[in-house]
Amino acid sequence: MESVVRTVPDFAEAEALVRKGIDSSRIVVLNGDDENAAVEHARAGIEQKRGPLRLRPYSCGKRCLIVMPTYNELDNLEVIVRDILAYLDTDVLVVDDGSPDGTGDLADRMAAENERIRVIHREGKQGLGTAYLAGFDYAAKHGYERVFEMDADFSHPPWDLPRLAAASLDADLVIGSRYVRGGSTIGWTFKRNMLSRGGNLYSRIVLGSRIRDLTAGFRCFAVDKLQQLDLSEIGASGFAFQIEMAYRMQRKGFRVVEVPIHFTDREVGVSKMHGGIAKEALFLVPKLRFRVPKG
Ligand SMILES: Nc1nc2c(ncn2[C@@H]2O[C@H](COP(=O)(O)OP(=O)(O)OP(=O)(O)O)[C@@H](O)[C@H]2O)c(=O)[nH]1
Ligand SMILES: [Mg+2]
Repeated sequence: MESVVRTVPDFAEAEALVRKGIDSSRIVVLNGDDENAAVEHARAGIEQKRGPLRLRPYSCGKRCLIVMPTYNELDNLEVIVRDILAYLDTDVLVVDDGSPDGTGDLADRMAAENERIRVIHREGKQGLGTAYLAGFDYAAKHGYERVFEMDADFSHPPWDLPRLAAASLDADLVIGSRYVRGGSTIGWTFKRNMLSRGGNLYSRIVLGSRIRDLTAGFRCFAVDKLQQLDLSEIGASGFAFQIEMAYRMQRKGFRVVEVPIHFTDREVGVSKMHGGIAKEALFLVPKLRFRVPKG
């Protein structure tokens, strides 16, 4: 396996490389660590296909919570949470909707062993949007300063979490973006690609937004800013939820930044994508344009 790595002193330099097309899974951000030890450790991580592991999790100085909605992610949950905690100094909140495969029980066992892991159980599949809202509410009530959205299926590289966290020191919403320079999607069918790109183009035009990846589900919000939105008005569940959240942040005048990521299609588990999710977005987007006030 290719394990040539580039070493940079800080996240600003890492972002410059990623924008030039260097894969973030081959960049070692020292952030004060010893170079030889950091590179050796990163290489070992790459060889295990776990990305450039850090000597210690990156701390951005803010209290962080990753909200991870799960529905039938039994084969992914343990590994993804292990990697999250290896990359970022954060807590993890699993929001499980009574997964028939027992993901919720596994989450409970993990939480019993590690105090950084928390679980919310909800009855029946209620959709991604309300799962995130439950997570945002938890973050606000428990004094977190940054709250992340992330899928459990390894589509969102855990080694990019420190990049999002670092960027969030200078932004109110950081989007892990597939559609800015240096970003991409890997493994999608032509149809899925067109649906995503088409949905984004449509939303950008209708909303007059500069954001390139409005539907991305890999994000970091500043909790104090999130609390200034009226989340009780949000009804969308699928991609439309992501579009609505990004648009509401932007309309409030908050700073939205996109950092490029490589999004990889799930390898393990079952997709929950269906046509209804796209239809929801189609009808909701024009409504948002009129419904969401500026400021
Ligand atoms: N709690 C909860 N989690 C969900 C629900 N639907 C999906 N998820 C989780 O949300 C994340 C994203 O869902 P995915 O099925 O990966 O959706 P997707 O990325 O659009 O589609 P694929 O990756 O192609 O399967 C995963 O962690 C899922 O387990 C739900 O109704 N409730
Ligand atoms: Mg997925």
